[in-house]
Formats: sequence, C-alpha cells, structure tokens
Amino acid sequence: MSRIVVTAAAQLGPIDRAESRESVVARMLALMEKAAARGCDLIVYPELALTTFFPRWFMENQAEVDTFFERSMPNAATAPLFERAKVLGIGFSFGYAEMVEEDGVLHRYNTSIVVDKAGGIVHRYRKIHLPGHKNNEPWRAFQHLEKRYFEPGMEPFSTADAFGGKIGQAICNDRRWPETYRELALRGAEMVLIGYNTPVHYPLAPEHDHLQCFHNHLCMQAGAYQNGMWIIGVAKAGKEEGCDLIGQSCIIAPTGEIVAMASTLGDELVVHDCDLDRCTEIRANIFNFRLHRRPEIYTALTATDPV
Ligand code: CDV
Repeated sequence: MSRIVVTAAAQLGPIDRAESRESVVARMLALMEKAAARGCDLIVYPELALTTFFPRWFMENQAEVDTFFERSMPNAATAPLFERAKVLGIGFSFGYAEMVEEDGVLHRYNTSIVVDKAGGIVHRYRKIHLPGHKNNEPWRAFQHLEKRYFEPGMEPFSTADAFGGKIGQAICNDRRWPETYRELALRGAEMVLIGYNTPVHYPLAPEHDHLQCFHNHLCMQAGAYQNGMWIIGVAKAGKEEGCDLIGQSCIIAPTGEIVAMASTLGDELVVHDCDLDRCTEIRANIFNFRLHRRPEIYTALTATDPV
C-alpha cells in the first residue's frame, strides 16, 4: 500500500504588529482551500504563525508580551482552521506562542502542533533550541528576545503516528543542529515539519547575512539526507515591520534534494507527493543505523561539555 502524503508547505508573508489573529487565520484558510483543491493530506504553516515575530521588540510590560500568547488551543481565533480542515479532510500544523499553567506555575513556550484529518491535536512540540538573548541590547538593529520571552522545551524530540507514517517536528533554530535530525530519526521520524522566522541580518556576524538562504537549505538538506527523511521547511517571509525575513520554503526528499520551493516572499503554497517509503532508499543503505552507526565511540555527543 502506498504511503504518499501529499504535503503543502504554506509560506506566510509578513504579518504586521497591528494585524489581528482573525486576519492571519483568514490568510491561512485561503492557503488551506488551495491545498485541499490540490488534493493535499497535510498543510504546514510556519513558526509563530498567528502574529508578527514579537521577540524583535524589547517589552518591559509582561502584560503586553502576553498579548502575543495563546492560552488555549484551539481558541476562538483558531477554531475556524480546525473546523474548515475537518470539513476539507486535511491535516495541518502551525506554530504559536503557548502560555500554559502546569502544577500552578505559568509557562511560556514557542510551540508547534500537528492536527490530523479528524481535527485532533496528535502532536505538540516545544522549541528546544532557543536563540537570541535575554536582555535589551539597543546596539542591535532589532532584538531577538526568545531567551527572555520563552522557556526552552524540556520534552525530548518525539514523533506521532499520523498520515500513515511517523511525523516529527522542530522549530526554526532547531534546524541548524544536527542533533535535532538524528534524535528524530532514531525515534523513527519519516517526515519532519519545521517552521521558521529567519532575519536576513544576523547582528552577531553580519558578514554572513548574504549566506542566510544558503545556510537555511544547507542544514535542512543535510538533515534530510543524513537521516533519510522528508523535511518540510516553511518560512514566515518578507519585510515584516522593517525586518527582512528569508523565504525559500521548501520540501526536501530523503535524498537531500529540494523537490519544491517557494519563489516569492509572500503567502505561497508549494506541494509535493511525499512517499514515506522513500526513506528506505537511504536508511536501508548508506545510513543504515543498525549496521553502520558506532554509538559506543560517540561518547562526546552526550557529554555536557565539549571534551
Ligand atoms: N526564529 C529563530 O529561531 N531564528 C533564528 C535566527 C535568530 C538565527 C534562526 O536560527 O533562524
């Protein structure tokens, strides 16, 4: 039986600070209608898809920061996505700022979920690698305060049995770390969904600004090939509140080849028939983990400090 997941990478163009969640959800629904018309099983939206990328601003008032967070999922603003997807028979995934009370303590995470065709949340992932800084650094052209506004996810990478295969998630900066892909692959992931918000300008090494798009594909293509799995990389792109974000959302085969890529910096859909059985081309051969991996030699990998 074929295990083809017709998948859409649903890139979003810029979201202004003043744009309401309802307006963004309407844009997401327009992409969902297109994806359904193209026979998609799954549509994947970017990191923090419901609002502007708010960590670019230093805000002293926590109440102001909290306006960017979701206290429940689904909620009034996102319910139309869940309802329409169920009618269309399509699964979806998107990132959002999650506020949750656990054991009487309030937590804030950079989170992404997967919803199956029946409308149930089948996977939740909280970003493990949080980039940026904790304090206001006015010398920067814009801030990147993820370390201030979010706690790092403490749950290991994981997969869900969905769409006939094993689906995993990672978020933006996670995609630069080889550990992300290997952890997911060792846990059986056949397709990994990765939303991102990546500025063209990197204040700590501006001499690398021209390499942002290259590094974006480099790490995801390597992750796909070295672990034999599909990668769906989805951008929030374009000039958002004066900050240029890269696009080039793409679908990458287990061979490392880009099989579909966005060519604008706006709302755009790219679609591919992702055959999960193609993971075997790599995992039964060059990267047959059971036959060729040498974990007993890789002791530095799990040591806390570099040796
Ligand atoms: N949202 C992100 O995680 N962005 C980072 C930037 C700050 C480098 C990224 O890795 O793309």
